[in-house]
Amino acid sequence: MFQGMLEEVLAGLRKNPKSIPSKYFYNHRGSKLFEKICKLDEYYLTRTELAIMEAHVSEMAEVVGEQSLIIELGSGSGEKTRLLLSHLSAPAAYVPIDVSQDMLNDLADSLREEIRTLEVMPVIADWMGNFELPMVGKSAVKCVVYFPGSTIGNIDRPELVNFLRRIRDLCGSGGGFLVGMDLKKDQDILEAAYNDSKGITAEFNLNILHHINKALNADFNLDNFRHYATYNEEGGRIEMYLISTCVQEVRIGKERIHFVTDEPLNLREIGEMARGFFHVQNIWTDLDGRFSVQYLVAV
Ligand code: AVJ
Repeated sequence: MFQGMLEEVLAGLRKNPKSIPSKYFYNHRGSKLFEKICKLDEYYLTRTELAIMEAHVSEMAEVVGEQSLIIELGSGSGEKTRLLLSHLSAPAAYVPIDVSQDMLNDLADSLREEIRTLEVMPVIADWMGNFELPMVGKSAVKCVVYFPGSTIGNIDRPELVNFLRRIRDLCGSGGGFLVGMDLKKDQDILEAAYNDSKGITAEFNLNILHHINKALNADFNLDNFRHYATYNEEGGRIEMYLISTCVQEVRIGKERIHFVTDEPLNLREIGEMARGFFHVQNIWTDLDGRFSVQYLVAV
């Protein structure tokens, strides 16, 4: 599915503590489960971000400016994107970047139909890696990278600095970065969002093992891992783990990975954003201060 998936998964599993890159959540079933998560009562992130967008989209469109080239990292189901794009003044083009061709095609088809004047140029790529921008028909005044969903919180700190440098270089001086970010808040609210009562998040997280089993011919036994999410107060982030419930050995390709009881597998980290390549120009939040959408200008 991805180039180098085996190497990347093994590299993470050889580490101590073990980890798996979060992009491997999103196989077909993973994407469907994530859509279900977005509709959960406990998962305040999606609806809160959408409400912030709805309340402030005109102002956002203004700071994004006329004839901007919009690049989106990940394509999602596109509700927030639709809202933004439909308020922009003469966007040069919209370039969604995603690993899933199916998701990109669906989004591109429906957007072209809804906003007839919009040039949609999807790019199939992992946005954490290198990708080439397509040639765009109309000339752009500036480039704005849109990154909703608080996915930025999943990028580990050492990688985050490189990521921000790449985004700054991509949009160029004066370009923009419109990003959704979760905010620090009450521990119970955060933990509930990742420990929902219907168990969808647990299913979603365990699905990553299922995906690895299928894609890499591995033999993870899903019954031998349990989902655990906890708020790291000091780091200000949610951490998610799959915890090995027994001593076990898992085979991936030719390699065997050993797990002890209660050994966690770190799946994700929410971090505050490192600053230095951008200055923060606008911050929009909901009234409860749960979530934010921020516009950063590349320096
Ligand atoms: C898509 C990365 C923003 O971390 O909130 C939700 C993924 N995983 N519940 C998040 C997720 C489990 C989600 N992001």
